[in-house]
Amino acid sequence: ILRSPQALQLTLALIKPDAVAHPLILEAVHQQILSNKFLIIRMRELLWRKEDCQRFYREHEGRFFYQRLVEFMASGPIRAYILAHKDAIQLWRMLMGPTRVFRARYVAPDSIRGSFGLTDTRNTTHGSDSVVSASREIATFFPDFSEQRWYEEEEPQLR
Ligand code: RTP
Ligand code: MG
Repeated sequence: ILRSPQALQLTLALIKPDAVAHPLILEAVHQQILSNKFLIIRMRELLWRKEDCQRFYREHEGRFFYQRLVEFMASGPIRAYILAHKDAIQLWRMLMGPTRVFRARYVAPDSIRGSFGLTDTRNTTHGSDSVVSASREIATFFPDFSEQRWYEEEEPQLR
């Protein structure tokens, strides 16, 4: 029962270029992951091509911020994590805080975006918003990772 999607949910977390560029902010966000007792299942740093960003954010195609979002996400290295936690998707989104930075500053000043977000585009982090998008986004960044195999056999890296 311990190793099931009900007991241990997976999410994809991204640290965006604005935060990866600043070692202390990168470290602070990483520390949030650790202190909230997520299991870090996978972690990698990469530079995204613009086409990858366009595909990833295709649901926002046509919105006024789409172009600058895509360009920003390809502007420098990002860090991707597969995180596991009993309530991984909701917990990570709660730790991130609201998308809009000024809202984050006021309603959740201690959240990641409330603390480090610069603008609505340069807002430090991304987190999957549902089980379905988590699966899709995990497969995007970690094509060799099999959720099913992980639940069935892979030894979790407990800290
Ligand atoms: P995310 O997908 O990044 O976790 O954030 P979210 O669900 O809270 O926000 P969503 O509505 O899915 O938007 C995706 C990303 O688009 C950028 N954005 N910029 N007004 C703007 O300039 C604006 N609005 C949204 C943000 O970077 C957001 O993370
Ligand atoms: Mg979203």
